[in-house]
Amino acid sequence: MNPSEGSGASSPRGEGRRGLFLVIEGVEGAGKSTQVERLAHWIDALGIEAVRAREPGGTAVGEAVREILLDREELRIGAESELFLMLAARAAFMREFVRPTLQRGAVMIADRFEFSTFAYQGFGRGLPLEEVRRLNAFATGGLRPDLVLILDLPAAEGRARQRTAGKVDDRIEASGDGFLERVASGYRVLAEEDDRAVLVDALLEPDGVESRIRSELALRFPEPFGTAGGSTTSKQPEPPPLSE
Ligand code: Z5A
Repeated sequence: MNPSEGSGASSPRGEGRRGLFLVIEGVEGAGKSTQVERLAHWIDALGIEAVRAREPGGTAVGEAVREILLDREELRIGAESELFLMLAARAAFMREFVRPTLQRGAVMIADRFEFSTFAYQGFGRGLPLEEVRRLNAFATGGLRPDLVLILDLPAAEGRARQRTAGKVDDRIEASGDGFLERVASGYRVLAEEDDRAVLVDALLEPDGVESRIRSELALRFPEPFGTAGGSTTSKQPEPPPLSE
């Protein structure tokens, strides 16, 4: 079965969807950017177009919003404003990246998406989760990912990795350890209640995380990934096209 058929058909603004929508999530420093790059290279090597983009960002609106959200401490942005800024970026992300990519049958790989909003603005900031979901659904038109791979890592470990890499805290990262722990445990709750989400042990070495991600894709989407193998070192056979 085409993995996108079910979710695309249920949304007026997801109609005509043929590709596959994958999201990598997790706390800061969990290894999302690392795995997005690896996954995109693997899928490219299989002869399938893979488009990658980060959230917030990717689009001109998204990058402008990102600068306000992460760097403009002096604006004293409240939780509700933070939510609406994230969703403004998301609406542009859907329009410019996700829908066109899925409509031409390619794979969209997002570095963060709606689970970040549920985890950070819902669990982290304490905004009512149902309201956050409702507003998010307006921004996305109800179009949901086919699979959310949550890189599961204690918040403190992610921060330690970032410090080792020399990264300075942005406005959201500076919200305190309690906030970041609520985000990390929020991701686990979200994974439990959504069968499109899976936790991946991010304490593994990057190769181990990558293998786990490939195995999950092979299991969930035998076409085109089932024949491609889960190892990060084996030579991959050519897969069939994603969809017609
Ligand atoms: N945010 C929000 O609040 N609401 C929303 O709806 C959305 C976002 C969409 C975006 O920041 C901020 O916006 C984020 C959430 C909020 N704020 N916080 N926190 P971002 O895009 O810059 O996100 P980030 O999480 O801070 O990204 P990052 O710092 O680039 O981390 P990462 O992509 O997960 O990790 P990485 O860059 O791949 O790796 C980090 C380091 O660890 C690096 O040195 C790697 O070499 C190393 N690494 C990677 N994998 C491993 C493994 N497996 N073992 C050991 N070391 C590793």
